Amino acid sequence: MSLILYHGPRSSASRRVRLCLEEKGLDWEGHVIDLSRQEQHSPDYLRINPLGVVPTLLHDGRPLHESGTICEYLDETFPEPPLMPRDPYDRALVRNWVRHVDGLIGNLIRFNWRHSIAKRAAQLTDAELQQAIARVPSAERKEAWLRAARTPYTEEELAESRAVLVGLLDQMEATLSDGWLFGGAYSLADIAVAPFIRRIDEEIAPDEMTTARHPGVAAWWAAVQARPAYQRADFGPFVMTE
Ligand SMILES: N[C@@H](CCC(=O)N[C@@H](CS)C(=O)NCC(=O)O)C(=O)O
Repeated sequence: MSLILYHGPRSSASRRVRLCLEEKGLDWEGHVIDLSRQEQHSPDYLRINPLGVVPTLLHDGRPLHESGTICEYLDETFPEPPLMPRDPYDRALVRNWVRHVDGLIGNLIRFNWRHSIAKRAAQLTDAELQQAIARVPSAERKEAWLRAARTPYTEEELAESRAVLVGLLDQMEATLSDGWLFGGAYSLADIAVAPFIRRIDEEIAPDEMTTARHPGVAAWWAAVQARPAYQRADFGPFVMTE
């Protein structure tokens, strides 16, 4: 049996899958895709991930993309320890939560790409940038690459995204029961949001992660970080001094 993960060390979607693999105690091999060098848009990589993003999991040679889908697949294929509730209604709630968090990725990108893709994209000439953008499969990401290269997000846009992400903390605060998001046990819902919370805590809104502001989330985050799988999944600092 072989599990190969094509991933980015700092990518939130990749961190989700690493967390899931480590919770399951699986042996996996990692291949780092350098996003700012556009390795995710190379013809070889697009063959296994037509969206041109990380992560992609290869299980016995069969590729799978979308971090939420990959985590569910891992949970079904390697059932121990279970990371989905037993009750179908609770399972549906977890899926909707993952979908909801997926929809917020654009807000994270506004902060993250300033430290990663924007650094290299800004150095491209207009002709090089055009070539780079032509290789990006989706219109939404073409726009993000263009913004990263030429028009950094304004303070107003960052504040808008920060407010959306703080709203996520409010939703979590209202949802948490028995310490976890759904079904009273650690699940794929907790895994899906953990990389977002890492970034909120690290840079985006650390003042909102206090016991005074969001007591349930603060306790939840301490419990996630205390899990051995979290340490192994390596959520290192996003902001790096190169
Ligand atoms: N919905 C996808 C999102 C994947 C995604 O956006 N990955 C980012 C890193 S977190 C990426 O590859 N960005 C590079 C790019 O868009 O060029 C998933 O969950 O797998």
